[in-house]
This record gives sequence, structure tokens and C-alpha cells, in this order.
Amino acid sequence: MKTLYFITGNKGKALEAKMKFSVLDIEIIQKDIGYPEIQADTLQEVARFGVDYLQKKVKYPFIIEDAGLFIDALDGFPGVYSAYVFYKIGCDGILKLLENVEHGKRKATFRSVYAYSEPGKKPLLFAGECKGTISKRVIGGHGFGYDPIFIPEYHAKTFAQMSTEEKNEFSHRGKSLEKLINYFKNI
Ligand code: ITT
Repeated sequence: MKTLYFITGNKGKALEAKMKFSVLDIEIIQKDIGYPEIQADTLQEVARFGVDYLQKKVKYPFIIEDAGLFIDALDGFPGVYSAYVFYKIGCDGILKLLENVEHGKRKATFRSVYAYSEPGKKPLLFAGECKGTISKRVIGGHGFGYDPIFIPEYHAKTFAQMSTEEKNEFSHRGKSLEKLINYFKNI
């Protein structure tokens, strides 16, 4: 069995990847060593910077993942700042910012980018997204982060009302992870 390090502080992300990679006989090992997340417009830029920084520190292949919620009515905010904004104002703070925004104008997109890095090589990026709407209130007890206020397209429930398996079938991270897995299947 091969080993692949997943550099993340998020246990949920690591577990999800662990399950998917096990069918390829690749063991995912979580490493919470942290890396700077720069201010940029896209997750791709954030991921590239993270890889550059980590390649100077570690000498083995690894993956990282960056995600964010981009809300149309807020010009894409919190986007690449999602983690910090969640820590500061949470779902309630986002709902407050959207207080006077009517139902049809509450569109948002969850985005995810996985980066795979081998020492000395340019990282490979795999992106996924999931479109949806921001609910009027916090609903559901599953998941994490902005799950209780995000209703994916063609569904009537928030991510927080779904099991992890159901969410990952079409979530932003489910899609980017699928692309990453397919890359490993083909090499
Ligand atoms: P890392 O150590 O891997 O960076 P993290 O939890 O800080 O772990 P990100 O920076 O990628 O993860 O995520 C940004 C924030 O976006 C995260 O803290 C959540 O609040 C939110 N988020 C990302 N994916 C989400 C999802 O599937 N459901 C709900 N919120 C999500």
C-alpha cells in the first residue's frame, strides 16, 4: 500500500479522502502542519501559494485542498476568506448581510480545489463546484461550516440536512476529489 500525505487541519476532509483512496490501495495520512492562505481572488492562487510554501518544508508527495463559499449578491464574498469569515461571523453573520436580499437573488457557489504535489514539480490542480442558494435561516444539524445555510441546486434541503454520503455525491469537494482520484486511477 502506498502512502499519500494530506496536509490539512480538517479531520472531516481527511476522512473523506481516506475512504475514496482506500479503493486504490493508497493510504491517506493527515498532517496538520499548517500553511499560509494568501489573499487572492481565486482558490487556485491560494492553493499554488500553499504548495510552493510546503514544497520548501516537506520532501514527499502530498495533497492539500482549499474551499470557499462565493455569494453572488456579495460579489463573491466570503470566497477565499471563507474560513476566517466563518470564524468571525458564522452563518448568522452571513444571513444578516443578506437580510434584505430576496429569494431569487441569493445564489451562491461552493468551490473546491485539490492540489497534488510531488517534490520539485509544478502542482496539479483539480477543481469542483456546486451551485445553490443561501437559505433564509439556519437549517439542519449535519456537516460543518456554511452547510446549514446552503441549499444545492435541484434540492429542497440544505447540506446540513443531508448525510455526508449524500452531500458528497454532488458537493464541490466530492467533484474535485473525484477528479483527483481519476488522475491516480490513470497513472
Ligand atoms: P484546511 O486546514 O485544509 O485549510 P479548513 O477547514 O480551514 O482546512 P478551508 O480553508 O478549505 O478549510 O475552508 C474554508 C472554509 O469554507 C471552512 O472553514 C468552512 O467554513 C467553509 N467550507 C468549506 N467547505 C465547506 C463545506 O463543504 N461545507 C460547509 N462549509 C465549507
